[in-house]
Amino acid sequence: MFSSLTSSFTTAIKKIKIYDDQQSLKNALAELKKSLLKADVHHKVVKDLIATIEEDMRDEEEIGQESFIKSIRNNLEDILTVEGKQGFVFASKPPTVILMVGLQGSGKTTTVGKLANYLKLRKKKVLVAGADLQRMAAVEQLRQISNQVGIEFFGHENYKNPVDVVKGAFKKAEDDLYDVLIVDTAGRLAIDVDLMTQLKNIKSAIKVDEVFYVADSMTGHDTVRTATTFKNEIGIDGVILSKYDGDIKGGVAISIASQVGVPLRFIGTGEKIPDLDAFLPERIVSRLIGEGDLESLMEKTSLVVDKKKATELNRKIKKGEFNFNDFIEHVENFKKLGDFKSILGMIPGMGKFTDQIKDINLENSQELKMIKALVNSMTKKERENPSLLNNSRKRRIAKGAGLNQIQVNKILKQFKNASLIAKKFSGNKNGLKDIEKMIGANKNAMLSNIGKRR
Ligand SMILES: Nc1nc2c(ncn2[C@@H]2O[C@H](COP(=O)(O)OP(=O)(O)OP(=O)(O)O)[C@@H](O)[C@H]2O)c(=O)[nH]1
Ligand SMILES: [Mg+2]
Repeated sequence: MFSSLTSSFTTAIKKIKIYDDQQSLKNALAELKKSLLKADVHHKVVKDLIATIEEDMRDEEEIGQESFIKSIRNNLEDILTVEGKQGFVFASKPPTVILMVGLQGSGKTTTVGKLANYLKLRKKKVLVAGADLQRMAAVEQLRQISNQVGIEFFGHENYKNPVDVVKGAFKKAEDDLYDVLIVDTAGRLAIDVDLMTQLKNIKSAIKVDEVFYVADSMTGHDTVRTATTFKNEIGIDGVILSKYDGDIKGGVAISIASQVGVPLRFIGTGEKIPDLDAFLPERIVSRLIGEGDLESLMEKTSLVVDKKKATELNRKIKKGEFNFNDFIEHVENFKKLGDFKSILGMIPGMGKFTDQIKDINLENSQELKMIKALVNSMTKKERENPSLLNNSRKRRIAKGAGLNQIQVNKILKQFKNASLIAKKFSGNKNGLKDIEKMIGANKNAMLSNIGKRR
């Protein structure tokens, strides 16, 4: 995710203290250059970025962290803000039609589902069309994804020509007043004439508002080349970077923005449907320089958490009354928010911890299953007030949940820690610093613990 880039910037920033001199600036820039190259940012982009920061700093009377951060922020924002649209933009006349294109396996079909879900959460009426007639199971794959998201699907295995599919889908979208139509198309192993012709035919058959090129982050700099070819051949309006959660260095996001000349619109941050984030340069820059992105987090949360419940939860957390019932409910909501690492990266100061957490899979987490079993064996009173749990109660609960005494004690301890963290988090301004310390201290006991299990 962004963690390697974030640590590139924050490490360089740390090298500059308030009354520092030219030497520390030099060190910081050298550090930044080295780590950006290591994070796979294109060398030309690195060279330009370092040169402009250096120039900015030359004009400063006093070199300090503040001016250094300001310069990084401005220059990064400049690089990432490519002329064009940001996030999702609706056409003036509905339906807004999106064509999803890209190479084989890049993540097109999954991204159609993710984008449909993103729009559904925002109360839009969405239709998706399966115009990939190349791969045998493609139509069925999209049908299933649509069912999972709970949106309408248009398509059938009997269609012979993708142009007929999109014409039919467009008519349905117009007739039934859909807000958005998203079209899934076929991929190819490499760019070939047939594919480009097919896409051009689809594009000219209906009114297409935007062509989104889905780029696989794992393919590194090749992605930049392929995206450029698609741009020249059929025209693309945005890039969606998929699989950004993979074991990648992250620099490809910066390279795409600066080298392809088409705005990065969304990033895929996991295999599941909610794992899609809008790419808004100003907010991404905040994350990159370690300041988090609470705005996006609040937005995400407000879409899946009932406002009244959120306020009540907040009150309980502040008073330290957060109990097991709340916990289970909160975890369910948490799952809807998407990838855990991505969420953590949005909390100020937490970006650097994302590397320490391996794959957290809330859905299949062994830990979570144990907690749920434990909660199911508790009485209503015990759930509301975990401090009631003496040894004999614990023995009873362990038996009911099929756990041993050690496991029960461990979970109860972790829960206590978690609610302490939550209480701190909601408290005073120093809350975040305290959490950092607590997480630092609890790192092995808590975070890696959740991460290792599935
Ligand atoms: N980890 C991760 N996996 C992803 C992401 N997006 C897609 N995938 C996975 O990538 C694989 C390919 O995804 P598809 O959506 O089928 O790709 P496609 O471009 O439609 O493939 P074709 O139809 O064969 O051209 C699937 O296993 C997806 O689960 C992502 O953001 N993160
Ligand atoms: Mg597909």
